[in-house]
Amino acid sequence: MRKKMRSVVALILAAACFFTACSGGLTKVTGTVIEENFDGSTKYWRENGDCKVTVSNGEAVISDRKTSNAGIEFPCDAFRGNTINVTVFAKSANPTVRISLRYEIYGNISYVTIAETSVLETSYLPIIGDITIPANASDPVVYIEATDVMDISVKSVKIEVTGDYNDLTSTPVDALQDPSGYESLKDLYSDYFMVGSAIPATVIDNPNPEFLQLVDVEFNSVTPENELKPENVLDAETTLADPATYNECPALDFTAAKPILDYCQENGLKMRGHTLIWYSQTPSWLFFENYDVNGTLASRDLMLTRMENYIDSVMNWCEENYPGVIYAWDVVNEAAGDNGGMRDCYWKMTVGDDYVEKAFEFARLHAPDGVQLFYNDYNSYSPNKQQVIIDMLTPIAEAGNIDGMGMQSHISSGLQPDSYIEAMNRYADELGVVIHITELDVSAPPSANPYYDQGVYMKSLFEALIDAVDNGTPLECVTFWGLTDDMSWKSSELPLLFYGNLAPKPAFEGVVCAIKGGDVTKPEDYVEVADDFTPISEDYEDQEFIGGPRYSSTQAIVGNAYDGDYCLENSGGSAEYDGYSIDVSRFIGQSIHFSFAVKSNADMVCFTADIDGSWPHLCEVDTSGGDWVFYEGDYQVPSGMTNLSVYFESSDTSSFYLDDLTIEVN
Ligand code: 9MR
Repeated sequence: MRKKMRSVVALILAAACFFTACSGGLTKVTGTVIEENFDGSTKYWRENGDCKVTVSNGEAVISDRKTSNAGIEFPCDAFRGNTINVTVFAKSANPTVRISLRYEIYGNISYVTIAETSVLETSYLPIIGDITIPANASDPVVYIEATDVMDISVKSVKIEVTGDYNDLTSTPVDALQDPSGYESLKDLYSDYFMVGSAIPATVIDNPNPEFLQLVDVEFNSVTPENELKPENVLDAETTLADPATYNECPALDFTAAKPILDYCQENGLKMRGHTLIWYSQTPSWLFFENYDVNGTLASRDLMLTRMENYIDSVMNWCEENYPGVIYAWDVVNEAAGDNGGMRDCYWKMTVGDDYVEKAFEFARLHAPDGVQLFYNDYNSYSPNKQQVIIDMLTPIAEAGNIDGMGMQSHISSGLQPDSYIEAMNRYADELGVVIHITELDVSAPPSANPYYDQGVYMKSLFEALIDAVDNGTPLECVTFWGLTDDMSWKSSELPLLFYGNLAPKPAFEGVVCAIKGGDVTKPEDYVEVADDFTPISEDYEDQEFIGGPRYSSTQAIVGNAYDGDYCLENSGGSAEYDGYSIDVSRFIGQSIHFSFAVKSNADMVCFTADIDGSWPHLCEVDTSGGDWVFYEGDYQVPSGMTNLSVYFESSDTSSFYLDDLTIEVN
């Protein structure tokens, strides 16, 4: 009854918000597009947070921004349950301007990034992105924010429904489910690893008890999704008001983190502290002399002092106030670059390349007894990035200053469980550390049965994790990055175990089946997908071609063929791997035979599979002679994924030519 009352209240509130939006000076949204040109003919926006907005000459200037999210927002109630495309033209001295979506769902507030761009201070650049607004969201708004507090100018904003419009303006939301009878993952996996979840602050004070009941049933480890990040812990107001006093030790404020720490302490839950030193979500004033962003960058010595004080104070404030709650800290997050080497950031600019080493040295020196120290990163299973991480962490491990590797694991079902486990073992063997999967979410595949296929993949993934632990992999915790799809930072990819109303998804069943046995239930509306092994056969004589560019290359039909009149030319790539890509999803799990003729000025042309996080060469063809080379071979296409492309790439950015391509099952 109480629940029913609440949803009625929620509906009335949502309706009231919508009415206020329409009557509070805002132009009513009709149709499927919002177009704001700041010329006075419409006003679809309102202020968001502490800032000043001045509109003139078709431009809105947002100044006096006190927080990084302060700016303008556009109510999008009419678009819930729809995918929207958002285009904003902005300029700013902030390094990055972002368009984000905020909405409330079952009492939780969600914030999701739609797109972000490195903008310019002097001329306008577009920021463009798509997002799906959950059907059960109330009061969704698109807002413009930045990574820092400098002014933002905006000219022209367009928010448009893509595809057929789904009008849910008078459809009620689905009822919340009671999770008390669900299978308990923490109990099922108690002999293997802890099972955790990242939870945002809004879950703690959610008026619906079901959310915390779900946490209680399923998890024995909790990560605050945002509340212990430097941005939320550093007290900007106090520090900036008196920079001399706080010069070596910025003031801290744990208001955001206290509710979740209280909850864990009261309920005997262990917490992963996330995160101390990070290039992102750390205000730039921290890195300047007198904390003045218009001044000079602080010296290495000063930044080392600030770093040590920050690490010491945060870890020890938590331990003193919540003894024993935090059992592991992500000391450094995401220091490895995506293209080799270390990521450029303020920490590296001020302290130097050894900032990660120093952070771990300070952390070890000040960590409360028994607290484990982790390095945490994404794509950490990808061979190139793994090498960068291992090189970076080796001296730290040798000094005894690190205990664990956090593999974030924002993955898709293309990631082969075997290569994932191999990467885990490599960290464990080469660095002598334990492993935590710290941020697991698995995007649902774009298949005919996304939820079911995701469930089948989850089962295979967790079976592989169980096998790995049985074989000695020191995997000690698996944390999911969020509770429900609707609350996920990438909600449109449906990556978690529970639907927005807490009903378990096939993904949850997959995790349960992996340890209990049994198969994921095929849904009643399962779409049968017929096996289609139609061979690929391209001689290009019809002057057409299947497939297309991988990144920035271009394909064209040209003469001087290997056979007949025409062949395909790949040119214009700015990297070797900018090649010619073909979808071969229909051959997943099959043994295939392929053949083709190839010619290039590059020394080598590779035929490569595009698997998430690994790129195995099906073959490498020596093209250094400059003439056509005919090649044929076989390949066992791995199973367990739903989409797969293969591509041709050359060993430098020279053009290459392809003819008489065939791919067929053996
Ligand atoms: O899920 C988090 C999201 O709510 C925040 O807006 C975002 C920026 O702080 O961070 C997200 O969490 C990130 C995590 O801290 C580090 N790894 C990547 C995660 C997803 O972006």
